Amino acid sequence: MNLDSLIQDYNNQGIATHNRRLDFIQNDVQIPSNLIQKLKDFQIAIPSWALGTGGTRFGRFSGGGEPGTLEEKISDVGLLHRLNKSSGAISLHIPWDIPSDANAIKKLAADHGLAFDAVNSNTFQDQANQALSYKFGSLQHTDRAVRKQAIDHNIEVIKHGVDLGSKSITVWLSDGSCFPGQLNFRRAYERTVESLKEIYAALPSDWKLFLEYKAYEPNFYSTTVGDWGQSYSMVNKLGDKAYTLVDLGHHLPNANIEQIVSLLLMEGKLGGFHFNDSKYGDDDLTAGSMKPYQLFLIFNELVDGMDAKGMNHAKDLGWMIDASHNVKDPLEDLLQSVEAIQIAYAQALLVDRKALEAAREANDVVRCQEILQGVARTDVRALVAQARLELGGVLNPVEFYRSAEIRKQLIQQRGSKTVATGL
Ligand SMILES: [Mn+2]
Repeated sequence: MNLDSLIQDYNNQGIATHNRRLDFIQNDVQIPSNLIQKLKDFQIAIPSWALGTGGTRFGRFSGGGEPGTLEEKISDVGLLHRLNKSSGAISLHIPWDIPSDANAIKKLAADHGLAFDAVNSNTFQDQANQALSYKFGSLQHTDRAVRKQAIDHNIEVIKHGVDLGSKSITVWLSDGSCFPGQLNFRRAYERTVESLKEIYAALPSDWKLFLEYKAYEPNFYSTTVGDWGQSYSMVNKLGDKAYTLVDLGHHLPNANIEQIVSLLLMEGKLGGFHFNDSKYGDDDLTAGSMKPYQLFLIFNELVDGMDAKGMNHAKDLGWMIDASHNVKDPLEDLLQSVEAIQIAYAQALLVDRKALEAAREANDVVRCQEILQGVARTDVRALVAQARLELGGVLNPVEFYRSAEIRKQLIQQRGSKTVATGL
């Protein structure tokens, strides 16, 4: 039986239960009339490096049926999108995923209903054929020739993106230092800005540059773009097309990410998101698996801040997953991440903002908490499933993926010993 009819059968079996759950929440909660449509419009890009089992610095335990080529990676994202109808974009990492024939790749992606989201450059590793080393940094490097090589790489990544119809580049730098005294902070900062300006100058007029920050790792004493303040000050020096990108795992412990998001949005400099979750550091765990309340609070600020500026939730920021780890089937993990993001978004859309604002003005702290926690404790899964159903997706993607034994089929097609390119 083909996938479409399997999905139809599966949905038919579950529809009565689904309708009962949907009725319950619709009777129980005041739901804005456009909420389902907003959920339907909201697409989350899948990173090409998350389709294989992620490695740690201690080892990597690959699963079977991992995609061995860019074509197979696109096919995997196409499958995710077929199931949840909310993964309609792929974010490529260069040089791990250089398309040999851009037009053919573009067509393949379009056949799966996929667009290309931000392309990602890589100057945190040395490649086999590379002339100069990034051991001591790339855009910050003391040697102009190394900086030039890193700048040229970023410009090449933009060109690949243009060929694919992408509209943004994400720059994440591991540049920094491991020991006190190693680096002149001011010079490293200035060199990085100078290098970024050259990359920015190569940006097409309808493109955005996202500058991602990270507190530490692989450098353990200083990171040159280490927090949102450093990214923000740099993108301000570049121009209107440069924005800060927030990766949830790139903060020091207990950082108030929702406040960072709120202020970056207010300043018009929040460009995009990398979703993941963590307990200790940059753990790259499934979105919403550790701190679902934090994810909701972040979305609460996103919805509030975007509405304040009249922004389009679906289109005006880059929404991407950046997670990759060791023990799950990567496709199941990505389905879980997308679902968690949609749940947090749906809950944020349910917040009674007038009531919240009134409680804030009255300094009614208890009422503020009741409003937010009341929403966070509401089970909105039926609303997310309804949006998926209306788009032709699957009521419960993870359950369906298992019942249809999709991984088994991928192993039959690709073999049990496959390793996807990536971390
Ligand atoms: Mn990231």
